[in-house]
Amino acid sequence: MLKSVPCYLMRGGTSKGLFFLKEDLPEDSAARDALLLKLMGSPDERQIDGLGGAHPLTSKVAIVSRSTRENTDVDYLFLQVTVDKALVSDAQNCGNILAGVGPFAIEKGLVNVDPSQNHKDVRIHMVNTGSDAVSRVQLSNGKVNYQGEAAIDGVPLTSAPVLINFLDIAGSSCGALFPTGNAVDTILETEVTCIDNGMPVVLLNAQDFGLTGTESPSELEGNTPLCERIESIRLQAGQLMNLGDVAKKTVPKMSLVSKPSAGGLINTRTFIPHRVHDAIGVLGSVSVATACVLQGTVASKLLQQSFDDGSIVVDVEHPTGQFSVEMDIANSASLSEFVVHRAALLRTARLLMRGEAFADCE
Ligand code: NQM
Repeated sequence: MLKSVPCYLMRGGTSKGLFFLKEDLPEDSAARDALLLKLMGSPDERQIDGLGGAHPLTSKVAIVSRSTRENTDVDYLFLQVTVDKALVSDAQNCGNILAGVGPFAIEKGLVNVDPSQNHKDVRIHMVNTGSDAVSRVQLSNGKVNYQGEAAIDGVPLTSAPVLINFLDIAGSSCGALFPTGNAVDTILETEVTCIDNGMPVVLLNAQDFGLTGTESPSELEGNTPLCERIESIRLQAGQLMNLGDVAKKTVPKMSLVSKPSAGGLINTRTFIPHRVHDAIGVLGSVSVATACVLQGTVASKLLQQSFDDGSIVVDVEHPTGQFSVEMDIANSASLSEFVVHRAALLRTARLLMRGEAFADCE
């Protein structure tokens, strides 16, 4: 039977995915996931028979509905569709795809807008992690305005800005900002920092792997002994971070850190976890930026810099540029007292196509 589903294709930040209203997909999660695999064309490394772009960053799904909570407007469930395996996972959140959720919610009439205003703050409940974000979407005559001059590294053209504020993301997947209780742990004779400020990330010093940290994603992906060592550390880190067996999960992400070379605070190469990101994830960069601030982590040992309480901006370098994270911090000298009150960042998003997606279902 040929099934058709109303669907938007959107770029959110440096990722791209299919956006659906929850009510348009099967309620049963197994039936929903089977349908999404068909729509994306997975499992197949080219995703030739579907809408996926043959990379984890372009094989993503947002499912959006009116929020069931009082203080948020919409609920957003993120699903990662594995390119070459029949696997759909809700084990991680995605801050890049999140950038498309506000515009999609307005397009679909899930939130009301005042036509006299030039922006709308959409309050989003992120179902995967149970945390909230506020996304400021630009409007023109009561409709989403996608055009503008905001530039983000990793996307060639400019668009309207989408400003995102996160308020309560510490420990959202692992239960604590530093889930092992330490700023540094040793796994397989390698110093690591395990952190979750919105995304579980393990920070590693690139030098400990004989790397400069400026290698290209394809060079790193082609280095099989390196990939195997990083995966072995990841599997152990997953247990220590309260994530259980992560063999089939896309978290934790593994970020190799090194000294910056382009005016940022730190340089990164991030395994997500089996491909290397062309840039860095949104919440992934919030976690890395946070690790830069607390004294004693793998990142801050490299930087030798201390931070006063208040508002700071951390520029995280990545293979295609930089990612700026603004944070309100306090007590960065003490693991037990350190807090990040707020993290904010700039993304852009663009509606690429809307219509019906088709899948051959039983
Ligand atoms: O960390 C890729 C992306 C992401 C996730 C990944 C993301 C985030 O760039 O919030 O955005 O790390 O799997 O879309």
